[in-house]
Amino acid sequence: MRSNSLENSFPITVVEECFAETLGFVLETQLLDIFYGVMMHDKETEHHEETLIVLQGYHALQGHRVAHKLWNEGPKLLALALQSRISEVVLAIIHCHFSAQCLILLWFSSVFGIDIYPAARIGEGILLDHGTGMVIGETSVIGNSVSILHGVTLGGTGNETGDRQPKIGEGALLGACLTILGNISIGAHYRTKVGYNIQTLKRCSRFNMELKMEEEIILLDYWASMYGMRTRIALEEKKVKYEYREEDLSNKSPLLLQMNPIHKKIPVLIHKGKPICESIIQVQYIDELWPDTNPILPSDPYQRAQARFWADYIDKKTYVPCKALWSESGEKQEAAKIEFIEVLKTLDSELGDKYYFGGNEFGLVDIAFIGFYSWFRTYEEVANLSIVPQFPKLMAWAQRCLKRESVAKALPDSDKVLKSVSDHRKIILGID
Ligand SMILES: N[C@@H](CCC(=O)N[C@@H](CS)C(=O)NCC(=O)O)C(=O)O
Repeated sequence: MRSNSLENSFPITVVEECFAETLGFVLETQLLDIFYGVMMHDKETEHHEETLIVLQGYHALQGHRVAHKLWNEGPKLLALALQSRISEVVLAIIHCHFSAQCLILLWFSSVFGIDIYPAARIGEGILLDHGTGMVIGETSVIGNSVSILHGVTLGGTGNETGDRQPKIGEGALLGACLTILGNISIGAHYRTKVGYNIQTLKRCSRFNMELKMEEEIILLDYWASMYGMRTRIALEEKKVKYEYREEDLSNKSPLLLQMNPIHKKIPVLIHKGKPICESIIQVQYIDELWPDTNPILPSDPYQRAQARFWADYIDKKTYVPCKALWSESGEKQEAAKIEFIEVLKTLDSELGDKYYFGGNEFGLVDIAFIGFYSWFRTYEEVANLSIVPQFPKLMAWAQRCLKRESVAKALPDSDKVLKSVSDHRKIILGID
């Protein structure tokens, strides 16, 4: 501990010997980042080597790194056991190397409650300041460089299943005793030092999150429209109440024709009597009106431009082949199959191993494309096109999206789409 360099002051090789591969990996890949995070965030810590010994939040985080790796690659039961006694495990690690005085300090740290579920995904450079009384639930995601004070809870409302817990954007500061419940995102660099509750059920007006009945929002839509689904998802993400009006596309309402005289298409979002046309523009408009709840566009300008690029790609490349897949037959349908598979290949490669298209956060590109998933079964049946086995990553992504309440509510049943399209082909288009 008297060494001038951090690397030399931490006996990494001895610890590796003691705790074999898992711990060795975690220490090598994460420890310096975490330590850097503590130094950068916690300006009051003058002697940084003390951080290693006395900050219980730091200890708990290290324990979580090990538990998370075990959860993903090793025995899950051991990961859960580590979760329950996280401080004592770190105590054991440090026990091998430090003096009796340090051990006493660590013993005290072991009595504070920090419950981080091993599956929770936590970025680098995190500070759990005064780490005590924290709960971080299973599906929580915490971006890089986040600071969390004592008493913070990231949990579920109890009414949702699957992906049900908060997502914290990069660089955010979560104040003491803050409770965030439900699958809602806190924007990057959001800062508050005051504790309050953010819930998906009871919303806090200071966050501009209360249900917005007074906003007079009407959505002209058609249930099977993948474009309408985008706007429905965005409104649901923001927890905005609106009036849904189903359109008969073979007999469009005067309101639709008046509100979208250029394209005469759904969806049309009507806000305080004024129309917003084109689904991707609607999604961005909704995000701008309620930026604090589940941000849809990234805060970084470059990332935002990228998201817009891919949403635009989806719009430009899918419309023609997707329509031809269900409304044509013969050569035109065959050409559409080739074109659409190329689009899927491109999107599959852009998604890669990311959780969502934009990384950890659900965003514009996910919203732009997920509605098409409810039509895959129709494309497969009607156009004899094989999609599901060819694109396992896209399928896994779709399942992740469907765990979100907003997506699950907006997407119709695939069989219902197939039945409706098959009937339309027979009755209206005269194709068997
Ligand atoms: N680019 C538009 C596409 C909207 C669109 O194609 N809507 C279709 C329903 S899925 C429609 O209204 N069709 C009626 C028509 O073409 O007459 C958007 O993203 O909003």
